[in-house]
Amino acid sequence: MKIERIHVHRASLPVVGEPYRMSHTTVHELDSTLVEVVTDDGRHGWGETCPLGPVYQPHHALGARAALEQIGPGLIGAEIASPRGLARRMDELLAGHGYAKAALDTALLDLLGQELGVPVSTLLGGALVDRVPAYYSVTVGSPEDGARSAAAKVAEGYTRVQVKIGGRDLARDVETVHRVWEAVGHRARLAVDANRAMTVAHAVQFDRLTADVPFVLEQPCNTLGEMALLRGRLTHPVALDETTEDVDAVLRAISEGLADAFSFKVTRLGGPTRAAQARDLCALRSLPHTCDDAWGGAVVAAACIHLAATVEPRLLEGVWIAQDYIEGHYDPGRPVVVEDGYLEVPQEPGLGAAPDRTLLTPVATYG
Ligand code: 0XW
Ligand code: MG
Repeated sequence: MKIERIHVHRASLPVVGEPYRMSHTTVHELDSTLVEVVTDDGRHGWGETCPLGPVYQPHHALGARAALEQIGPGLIGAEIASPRGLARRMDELLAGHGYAKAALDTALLDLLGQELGVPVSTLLGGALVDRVPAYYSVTVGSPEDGARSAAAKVAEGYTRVQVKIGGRDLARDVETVHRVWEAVGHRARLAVDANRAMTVAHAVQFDRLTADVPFVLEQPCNTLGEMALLRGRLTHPVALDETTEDVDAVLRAISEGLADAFSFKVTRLGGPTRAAQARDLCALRSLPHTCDDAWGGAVVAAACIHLAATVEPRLLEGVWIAQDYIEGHYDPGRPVVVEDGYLEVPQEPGLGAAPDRTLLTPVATYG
């Protein structure tokens, strides 16, 4: 089975309801890129990448499509049977840009799964469960709104809540965490995510002022060097998110003991194949992690769910999907939705997510 054509589509994803606020950026609309890989025997495989705007990380939608323009033509005629061979071919065509290659990795896994008659989770080592826990992210807001939102989601069955802080007065962050804890208590595990906004001093102060609340402190500071300065000075365990820019960064963080957990973005690591390597590194040291992505619709969500299904349940912190902030579904017949705090693992061959093309805008075709 060989690649005959690659279509690149885009989907505009306006944020439903309030804008999505984080410490350093607020997003109102996201620009998602989908790739549709067509083979010489008429199969279609889908992948997606959707940076969380141009500021969350050094990734952006135009960059993803430029990378696909650089890579796409060089993949035409390539054999699907070897994901490692295709990854190597992509690296021969373009250095880096894992967040763009991730969409192709996902589409190629979708096709290989269809060819072999197995779900993508099987290609990633095999599912251990048939549903995975979701988690909800409370965006930066008032302590009252944060507490109300967290309590409502726990009542819906979520077992983990991430509270976003940062980019404002320390006292407001401290108050928000205490109000959420009062509202939720031990009914859900808490993560508090500053999205890189804190200085080391700020993080140490914040940790002291919230020592009575159990949570994992996610990516308080910007760089791995700053995170290294925090080791041994905090009462809360620390999770790395944005600084894990690739699997090598994960390996460094683990080998230098810089993280107690991780918040992985599957496309940032280069796609499900590369993210599975990070999964295995974490398993060696019993380090919990999420299987998320920055943003995206059902195709990104399916990739995260397939990977999450292969994680040892004791190490899976949960899966975040953007569906709550997206109007409608790419595939109305097969919506990816959280039910009672969980996401079903697709069982059909491949990814189990094929968008309705009429909902997408064609951008380019290669081959
Ligand atoms: C909560 N998320 C998984 C969704 C947004 O992309 C940000 C991200 C995070 O953990 O920072
Ligand atoms: Mg995070």
